Formats: sequence, C-alpha cells, structure tokens
Amino acid sequence: MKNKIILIGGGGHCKVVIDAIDLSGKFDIYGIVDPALKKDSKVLGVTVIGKDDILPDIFKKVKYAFITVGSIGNCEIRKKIYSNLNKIGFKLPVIAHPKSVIAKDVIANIGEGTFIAAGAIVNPGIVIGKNAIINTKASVDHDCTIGDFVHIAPGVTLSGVVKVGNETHIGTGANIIQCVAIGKNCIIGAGITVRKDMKNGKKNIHNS
Ligand code: JB2
Repeated sequence: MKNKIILIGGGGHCKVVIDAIDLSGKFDIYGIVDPALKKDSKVLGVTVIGKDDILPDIFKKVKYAFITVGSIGNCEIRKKIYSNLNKIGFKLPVIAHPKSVIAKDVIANIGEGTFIAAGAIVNPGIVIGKNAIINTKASVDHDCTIGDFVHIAPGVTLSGVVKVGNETHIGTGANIIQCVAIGKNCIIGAGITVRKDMKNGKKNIHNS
C-alpha cells in the first residue's frame, strides 16, 4: 500500500506537484489544506479538506506532507509552513517528476521537501537544500550548490559550480555563468544573465 500525503496550499504550484505525484505513483494524495479555498472544493480532482489548523489531527492518519505553496519572491510563507509541519512531526519527502533527470550521486544530497519539476536536469555533484523548487525545464550543471527554500524558476540555466544561497529566487529563463556565487535572499529577475558574484540580499532585476 502507498503512503498517504497531505498537500499544503492549493494554488498553481499545487497543480504541478499533484501531477508529478500522480505520475510518479509514489503516494496517495489524502487532500489539500488551504485557508483561502472552500472546503470540499477540488484542485485537479484532489479535495480541499480544511485549513492548517486541522493538520495535528490529520497527522494521526497521515505521516507525509508536502508544501505546495510556491510563493515567488517571498519565502516567509513556505518557511512558516515548514516549521509548523516539522513541529507536528510530518515527514517531507523529495518529490521529483518522473520526467526530470537527476544524477545518481545527487539523489542522496537533496533536502527534505524539495520539488523537482518536469524536464529539469540536475547533473552530478550537486547539493540541494530543503524545500527548494527546481522548476520546469530548469537546467543545473555539475557541482552546483543550491540552498534551502531557493526557487529556481522555469527555464533557468545554472552553469557548473554555481552557488545559490538560502531563500534566493531566480526568475524565469535567467542564466547564471559558471562558478558565480549568489548570496542568501537575493532576487534575480526573469531573463537576467548573471556573470558576477552577488552579495546577500542583492537584487538583479535589470539587464545592464
Ligand atoms: O499558510 C498557508 C498558506 N498561505 C497561502 N497555508 C496553506 N495551507 N495555504 C496557504 N496559501 C495558499 O497557497 C493560498 O491560499 C493559495 O491558494 C496558494 C498559493 O497559490 P498561488 O497560485 O497564488 O501561488 P503558488 O504559490 O501556488 O504558485 C506560485 O509559485 C509557483 C512556483 C505562482 O507564482 C506559480 O506561477 C509558480 N510556478
């Protein structure tokens, strides 16, 4: 029998994760909690069963949870949910779409609650933190290091040996040249090419 899993947040990102879980066949999705959605409404056929306050009760029956809030540009919601799930005792698996490519040596080096979407390529020597999102068709070359809660948006390319600090967001289609080190809490805009290191908290949202 498959383990059951509860999903936290029922918006756009949740749909992408539901599809990956269904196709991977690894979990039975028990339901979604979301404070803004109507109880008993459905997201891709999965029922919204209530708000986060029911999670301690759900934990009596369901031991796995996954954060399906993407929260672009701000990790605070995901961090808050992560800490609540940990406190309750839920296990957060790594979920990877079956059509992502993940190097064999990396599988043991991906933090709990991380999502790897369809078409993403994760090459050897990479280390990924907890609750990171490697989104659709992102390409991460060898020996990169990706921190906790990082969002690598669709179509991003990281060349080899790039470092990305915790909680940094890299916008759709951005390119990071090899060996560049990006600090914590940085924001890189869509389509930007980053050729130089970025210090913690820096924004790079205009190509110049
Ligand atoms: O504390 C919370 C909470 N805060 C927001 N607990 C729970 N259980 N749910 C929460 N939410 C819910 O997350 C909101 O009520 C909303 O239904 C959902 C966020 O949906 P939205 O479609 O606005 O964004 P998203 O985070 O699913 O997706 C964003 O990030 C992805 C990575 C979008 O920008 C996507 O386009 C992007 N691919």
